[in-house]
Amino acid sequence: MLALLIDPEETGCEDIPVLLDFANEAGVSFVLVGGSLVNRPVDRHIEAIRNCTAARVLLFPGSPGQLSNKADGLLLLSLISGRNPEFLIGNHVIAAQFLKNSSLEIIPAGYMLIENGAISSAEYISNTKPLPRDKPAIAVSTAIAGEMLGLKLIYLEGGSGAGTIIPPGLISAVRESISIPLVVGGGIKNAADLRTVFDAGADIAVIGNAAEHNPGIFRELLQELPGNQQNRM
Ligand code: 1GP
Repeated sequence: MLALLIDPEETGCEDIPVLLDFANEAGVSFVLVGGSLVNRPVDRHIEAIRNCTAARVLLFPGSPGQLSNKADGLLLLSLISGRNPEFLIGNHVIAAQFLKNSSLEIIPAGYMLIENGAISSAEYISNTKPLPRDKPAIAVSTAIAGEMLGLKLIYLEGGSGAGTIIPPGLISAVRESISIPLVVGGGIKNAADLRTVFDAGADIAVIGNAAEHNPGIFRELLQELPGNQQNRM
């Protein structure tokens, strides 16, 4: 399945209709909304997205200030690649009562930053180290621990705008070690990247920057991957 990430700091509400037109055509299943530097509720963006798509809208919050009860659900991210307690439990406590009183579907997710050769926004803002990209065994152990803790999916994050995708060997090693869904994002720019990520075992691939800069990428992906992504839905 495909997910589109919309960062409200990067994409204005006025840009959403065109972006969603292309995403709908490609059969995008989820729209994730959030970003590292967003410090306000994202209601207006969610309303604009809802007007343009039937895809499920999930919050992907960089901080509790971004929460909105207008979405369908929320990835309750535990940054299990890091050792910063704020991103493991602190922000969750701050958000807990709002979430309990909302109608959002809460999806506990193990969020794992993978080193990509540059410092990602998520790495810098969370003040955590990413996992080494050439040591899949550490990623595997981290993902297994996340599943044992009861998390419902694992999100391998190469960093928004990463120069290269996460190594396929690391993706497949993690895929083989867990039974919960695997989400992969960061640096997917074309059909070859997408094919690599799916072939390695991702259940959901997330595209953000490439779509922001060129919404037509979804049409290109469909043309270059006939039937591929649709067959997986
Ligand atoms: C970032 O994984 C997402 O959180 C998407 O990354 O913006 O590089 O597509 P890109």
